[in-house]
Amino acid sequence: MSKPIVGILMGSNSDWDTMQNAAQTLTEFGVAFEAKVISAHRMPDDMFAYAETAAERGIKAIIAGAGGAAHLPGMLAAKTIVPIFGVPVASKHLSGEDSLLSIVQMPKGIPVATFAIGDAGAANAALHVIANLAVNDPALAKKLEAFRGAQTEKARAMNLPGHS
Ligand code: RP5
Repeated sequence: MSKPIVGILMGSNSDWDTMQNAAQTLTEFGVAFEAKVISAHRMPDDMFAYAETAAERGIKAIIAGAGGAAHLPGMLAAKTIVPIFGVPVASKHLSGEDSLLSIVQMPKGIPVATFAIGDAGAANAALHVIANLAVNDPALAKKLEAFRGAQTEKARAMNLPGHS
């Protein structure tokens, strides 16, 4: 197993259903990652320790998902210069609008790249990490081009009932 270069963190194992979309995408592209539950509110010391040691361990990007008062991505960003990709997980009571606003409204100077609520956001966070890594990795860039091409072909082949 190669050394992880991407961290996928989430506030609870209840976030995994959403965050596994990021894991599947990285797996598909052959990008080595680690996935962990690290809760900002319930494990603050672990969160800081992860952020403080990520760069020296070779982590180049962190995809962080959380729901509700979703402080994990922002607080990781506060403690490391490794780029943070935030995924708002759909919450029980406010359907993830709370998660989205918690993650996206960062103060100037501490950025979190914020994605859509839910599965698409998790998959796109991984694709965005891949696009960033591909800048210095021609083989990965080729895979990303092929993925985009396949998507285009799939859309072109779509038919509507009675409208060929
Ligand atoms: C957040 O609270 C987690 O990210 C999760 O989305 C939400 C609910 O957590 P559980 O009560 O399911 O552990 O911290």
